[in-house]
Amino acid sequence: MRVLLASPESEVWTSRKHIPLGLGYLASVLRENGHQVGIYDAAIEDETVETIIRRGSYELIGITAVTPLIVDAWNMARKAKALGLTTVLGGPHLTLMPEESLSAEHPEVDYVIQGEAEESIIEFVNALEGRYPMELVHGLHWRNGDEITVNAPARLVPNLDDIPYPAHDLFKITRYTNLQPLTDGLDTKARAYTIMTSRGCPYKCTYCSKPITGSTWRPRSVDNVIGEWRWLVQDLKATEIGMTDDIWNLKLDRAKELCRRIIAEGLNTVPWVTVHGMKVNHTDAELFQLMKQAGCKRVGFGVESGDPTILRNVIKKSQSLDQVRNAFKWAREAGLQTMGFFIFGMPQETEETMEKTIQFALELDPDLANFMLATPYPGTEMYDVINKYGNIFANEWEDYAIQSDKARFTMPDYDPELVVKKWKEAYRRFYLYRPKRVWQKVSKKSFWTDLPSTVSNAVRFFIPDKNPTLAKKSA
Ligand code: B12
Ligand code: SF4
Repeated sequence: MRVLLASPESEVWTSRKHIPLGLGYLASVLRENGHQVGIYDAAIEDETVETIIRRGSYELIGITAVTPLIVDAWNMARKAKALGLTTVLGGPHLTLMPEESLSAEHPEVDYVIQGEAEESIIEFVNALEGRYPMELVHGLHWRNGDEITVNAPARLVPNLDDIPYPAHDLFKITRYTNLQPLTDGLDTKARAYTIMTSRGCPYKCTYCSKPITGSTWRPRSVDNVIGEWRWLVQDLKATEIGMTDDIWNLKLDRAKELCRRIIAEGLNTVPWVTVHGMKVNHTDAELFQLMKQAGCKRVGFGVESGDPTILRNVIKKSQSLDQVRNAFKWAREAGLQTMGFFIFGMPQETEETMEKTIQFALELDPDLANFMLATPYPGTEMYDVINKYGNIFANEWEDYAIQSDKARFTMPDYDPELVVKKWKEAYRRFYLYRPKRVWQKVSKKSFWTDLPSTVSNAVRFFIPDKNPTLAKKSA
């Protein structure tokens, strides 16, 4: 079958572009099973999806969607349907809310597949070709007259080494740049690939949505990861690699072993960064030294809050401020650049707790600080708490983009306008009010090459906002 796997364009935030790795995995298994596959990522294409569909004579389109992109996914399905394709949607949002996309309002969606889909996509395509019963396709939700039929769930693949490497060769890789957010991309012309060395995370941070990979941790073997790394470096000529696990360093020994193998195999010539998944309480000084020797340039840490009570009781991050301090110290001593992610406006936050977060960011002084407004994704503990005690007033899925500069909910003793004020203040105090920091930035070449996105970020954060700071209220 001729299958187009597609990712809709994010109008909410486009400052960095990553390969949609999930589609790469699905393309790989489909190809292995004899199907012809194309990948269309609207974020980097200069032709419309209709043009690509016509040129490729595709029969099926599979569209991926995270929550803020579901509306774009429906729009894309509508275009494909109008050209006669069968449409199937999958990915994080569809795993959380499969039935929404099969409601009467969405005749453009024929099928939804929930969960990890390397196995079920093959069953599904075989079923479409009449070689497998539709009722037995795992994770499938589909229309049966007015009813929605829900098949048995898909399993999480127990041994990730059994899955082939993603079809990295199908991506238009020179169009993907800027693995890290904001203005400090390592090289905007890079051939930037991502790699996932494990799936899942056993922690239970209350804001974290893990619909696909869940709470189990499934590591790939070091051999298997090194094989993919070698392919990326030697054959596909990667010039930058981003690690995107949920938590790659859960087992410290394995993380060190991975670094040692990258060094031993001479793969440390290509710089890499941890985009996600570096948890501070699973590190030590030796790990960072090994990462540096293995070619790592920059590490990102989820710091989240500078208030110990919010961190422990509200976010349930299972890490202490001292563990954060140590990780930053060890990373710096090893010669790595650092990046910190901070959240503003968790339930129970006050001016005082958010002030502590700003103070902590200033104390840690990472090379890059990324401040985000708390976002209540369905399926998270945070979402349930707010629904029970407060009110989520953002009812457009687009407002769930974490960079959206609008507060999305309220709670008793909680002031959403204050949250937005402190969040913007954090950017100003971190980036603008410190002469040393401003000089460091403007003296770097990347400041000037990244000027367009720098200016648009500056407008968002540093120029007083005349627009309302709250997401649209429910109709
Ligand atoms: C790496 C990553 C990123 C990267 C790269 C994104 C990209 N282009 O792929 C960056 C940093 C850019 C990013 C950005 C965002 N991300 Co992100 N990201 C991740 C992370 C850590 C890994 C994603 C990944 O590669 N998974 C590996 C592959 C194998 O899994 P997968 O993509 O889910 O695909 C599998 C299934 O979902 C399914 N599937 C997927 N698509 C389809 C399509 C069809 C047709 C079918 C049948 C099946 C199917 O099959 C695949 C194979 O098993 C996840 C956490 C996680 N573990 O899921 C968060 C995660 C997906 N991101 C999330 C969010 C919210 C975002 C943003 C919206 C944040 C924002 N800006 O507001 C943006 C959206 C950008 C975009 N266009 O997608 C949330 C989604 C929550 C939700 N409810 O939707 C997650 C779950 C993080 C979290 N814990 O909260 N992200
Ligand atoms: S440690 Fe990271 S991936 Fe794990 S639950 Fe917390 S935020 Fe999610």
